[in-house]
Amino acid sequence: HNKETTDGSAAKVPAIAQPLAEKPSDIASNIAFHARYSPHFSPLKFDPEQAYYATADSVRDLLIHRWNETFLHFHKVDPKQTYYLSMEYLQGRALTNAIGNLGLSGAYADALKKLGYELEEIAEKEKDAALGNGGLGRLASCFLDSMATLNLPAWGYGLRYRYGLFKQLISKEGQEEVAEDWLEKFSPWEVVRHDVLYPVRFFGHVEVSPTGSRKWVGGEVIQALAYDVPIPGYNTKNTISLRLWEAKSSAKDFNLFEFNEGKYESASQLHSKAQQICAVLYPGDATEDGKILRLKQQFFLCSASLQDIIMRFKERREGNMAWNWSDFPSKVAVQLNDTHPTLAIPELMRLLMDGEELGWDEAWDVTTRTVAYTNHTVLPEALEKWPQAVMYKLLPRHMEIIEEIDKRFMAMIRSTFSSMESKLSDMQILDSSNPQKPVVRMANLCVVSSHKVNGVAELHSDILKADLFANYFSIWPAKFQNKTNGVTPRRWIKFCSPELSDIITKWLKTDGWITNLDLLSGLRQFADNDKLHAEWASAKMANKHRLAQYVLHVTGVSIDPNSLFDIQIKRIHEYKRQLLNILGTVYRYKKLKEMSIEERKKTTPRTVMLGGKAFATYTNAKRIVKLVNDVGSVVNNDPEINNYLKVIFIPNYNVSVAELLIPGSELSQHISTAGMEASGTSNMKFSLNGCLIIGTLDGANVEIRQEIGEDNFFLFGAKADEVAKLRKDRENGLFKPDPRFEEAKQFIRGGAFGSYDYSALLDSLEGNSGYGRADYFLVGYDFPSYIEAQSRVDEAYKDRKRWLKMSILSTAGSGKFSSDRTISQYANEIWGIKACPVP
Ligand code: RUG
Repeated sequence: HNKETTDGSAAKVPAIAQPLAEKPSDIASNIAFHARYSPHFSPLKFDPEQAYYATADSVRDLLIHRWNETFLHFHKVDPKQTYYLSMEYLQGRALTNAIGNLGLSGAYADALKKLGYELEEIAEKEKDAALGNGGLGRLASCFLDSMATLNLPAWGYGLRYRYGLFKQLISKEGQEEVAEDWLEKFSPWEVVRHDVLYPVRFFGHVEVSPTGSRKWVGGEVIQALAYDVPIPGYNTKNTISLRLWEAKSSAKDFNLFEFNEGKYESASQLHSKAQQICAVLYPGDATEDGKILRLKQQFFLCSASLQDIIMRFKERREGNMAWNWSDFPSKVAVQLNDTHPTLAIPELMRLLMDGEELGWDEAWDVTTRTVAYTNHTVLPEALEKWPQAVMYKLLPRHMEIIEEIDKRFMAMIRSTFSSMESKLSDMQILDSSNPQKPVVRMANLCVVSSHKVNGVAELHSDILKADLFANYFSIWPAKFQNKTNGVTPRRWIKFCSPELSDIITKWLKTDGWITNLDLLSGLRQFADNDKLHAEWASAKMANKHRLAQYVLHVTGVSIDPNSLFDIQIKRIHEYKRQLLNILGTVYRYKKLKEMSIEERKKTTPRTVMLGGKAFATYTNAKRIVKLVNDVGSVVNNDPEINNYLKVIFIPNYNVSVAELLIPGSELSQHISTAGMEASGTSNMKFSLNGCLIIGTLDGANVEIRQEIGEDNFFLFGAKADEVAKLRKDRENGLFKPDPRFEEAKQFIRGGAFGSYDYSALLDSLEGNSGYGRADYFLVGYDFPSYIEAQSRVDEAYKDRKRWLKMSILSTAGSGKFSSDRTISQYANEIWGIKACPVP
C-alpha cells in the first residue's frame, strides 16, 4: 500500500477530459467552477478570500497535471535523483510564484479582472507557508525552485508544522510569540497522499536473534503521512515535489474501550503524541522532554524520507533481477541541510542492515557514497550536540550504530593517520569528556559519514577547512568543497519587482537573464546612461511608495519615500549586530538633536527599518527588539527630528514582507562580526534589486563586493582574521572605546528612550554577560568605522547620479548569486545528477 499511485502505468488511471485552462476566458470559468464546486466555503459567496482559494485551486489543476507528467517521466527514465532533507522550508506565498513560473501572470490577471478582481488583491489573501526560521529555510526553498527550473530530478523532504515557528506580535513589552495560523483554513498547495504512509518507531529496545542479527522492536510507533507540495520550474513543464510529513496515529491506536469508560486522555494518547511532533518548528529544548521532542522531529523526517527513497529505488527495479544494493548511490543522492537531519546516517545504515540484511561494510559503503552534508554555521551553540542518554532512550539501535561508526573511525585514524592520534578526542563523534553529560557531536558524525562536506560561501568554507573541521581536512582534503549560496531570480526580482525587471529586459533586449543571471553584467555598459537612470529611479520610487503604504498599514507610521530607505531584515542575533545598527541610529538622533535647523536641513533624511524574529528564549535578542521599538516611539514622535529620521520595526518579518521591503530598499545592512555569518542570502537579494550594501567582510559579502566592485560597497569593520586578537586584547583590557560609542550607550542608559532598564543589554558590550567575554561581537571596536561608513553613505546619497550608477552596478554585478548557479554546482560536483526535462 506504500506504492505511489501514479506507478508508471498511466493506463491504470482513467482518462478525463482535461479541465486545464490557459486562456483568460477559460481560466475565468475554471476559477468560477472551483468557487462553486470546491467545498471550502459556502458556494453562494465570492469574496476576495474565496476568489483566492478558487484561483489557487485552478492553478493547482495545472500544476498537478505537470507534476504527474514529471513523475511519470522520471519513473520511466530512472535517473539518479537528489533528495534534499531539511527541517526548514520558507516557501512564502505560492500563487504569484506559480503563475509566474507557468508564464500565466498576465492571463490570470485578465481572468480575475473578468471576475471583478485585481490579481494583487487576491494574492494578498494567501498566508505565507512559514515552515522555516531564516536563511537556511529560505535557501532550501530557492533551491527547490532552481532544481525544478533546471529540470533536475530532485525532491525536497520536510515536516508539515501546523504552527510553523511563531507569529511575532509587537507591543510595548517588545516581542510576543503566538502560534502561526497558516494552516487554520487549509492550504490549497498541498495534496495529501493517503497512499503514502510509513511507520516510524521511537523508544523500544534492541533484540538479538540466535544468529546474532539485531532488530529494533517495541516502543511507540507513529505514522508518517505524505503531503505533497508541487514546485513548478520556470519556463519548463518540470514540476517537482516537496514532500512534507505529517505525524498521525491510526484508528487501531485509539482505545475505544477506555474512551467509553471516560478515560479520554489515555484512550487517545498516541494521537496527542503524534500531534506534538508536527506542532511547531524548533520547540524549546531546555528540558529533557524538549530534547526528546526535537530529536523525534528530526528522526521522523529522516526515517519517513529514507523509507520512501528506498521504496522508490526498489519499485523502479521491480522485475529486474540484476540490481544490486551497491547501485543505490548511483541512483540516490541525499543532501543533509545542516546537522538537523544527521539521523539519516544511522537510519540508512539500520534500514540497510536490519531491513535489507546487508553487512556492515556494504551498508557503510552505500551510506557514505549516498550522503553529503552542508554546514551553515560555525557558531558553537548552533552545532548540535545531543546527550547520549537521551539518544539511547529514544533511538537505542541508532546509538549502537553510532558507537560502531565512532569505534571504526578511531581505529582507522590510529592505523592510517597515526600522527593524528592526539587530535582524536576532538574528532570523535562521541564526546564523553564530561562523564556527567556525554554527548553525540552531530557535525562530526556528518563529516565522518559523508562523501562531501560543503560550506556556503568562500570565506565560510575556508574557515571550515582552517578551523572548525581542520583535522578532518588534513586527512580528507578532497571531501571539502565550497558552494556559495544563491537566490532564485524569479521570486527575488522578476516577480517582486516587475517594473525593474521590465527595465532590465528592455535594456538587455532579452529576458534570458531570468534563467541566466550572468547576463545582468550587460547593464554595466549603461551605468552612466541618463535615460536608464530616469527609468531606474522611477521604478525604485514606485517600489518605495508601495513599501511606505505597507509600513503605514502595519505600524501606523507614515514614512517619506524621498528619504533614504535603509533596511536590516534577518533573524535577531547578537552576531548579526542589530544592536550596532540601533546604536548608530541613536547616535545619529543625538547628533540631529544637537544641530541647528539649518544644519539639519543639509543632512540626508533616513528611514531606518529593522525586522526579524528573536528566538523565544533568547533574552538579549528580545531586548534588542524592544530597544528598536522604544527608539522608534521617541524618534518618530519627535517633531524636531521626524522629518530627518524615522525608525521602524517591521512586525512579523516573513517572505512576503521581504518581497515588499527588498524592492523598495536603497541601503541594506549586513554588518555581522567578521567570520560569524556563514553566507547571508538577503545581501544577494538586496544587491540584485539595486540596493547598496553597508557591510563587513563576512560571509558572501566578500564575494558580492568583488563582483559589484569595491567602490559600490560601504565597507567597515574588523576582518575575520583580526577578530581573535581583538577579543584577546579586549579581555586584557587593551581596548579603548571610541567616545562616540560611549555617548550612544550613555544616551540610552540615561533614559532617552523610556524607563525600561537596558543595562543588562548594554552591559554585554562592556561587562561579562552574554558569552562570558566582554563585547564578544566587537560592537565597540567596529562602532567608529561603522559611523564613518554611514557618513559616506549620506554623502553618496546626495549625489543622485553617483547613487543611481552604484545601484545599477549592484544589479549588474549580482549574476553570480543565482541559486541556478549554486544548484548546477551541487548537481555536477556533489550529486552527480543530470537534467531530465519532460519532453
Ligand atoms: O546563518 C546562516 C546564514 O549565514 C546562511 O546564509 C544560511 C543559508 O546557508 O543559513 C543560516 N543558518 C545557519 N541558519 N541556521 C543555521 C544554523 O543551523
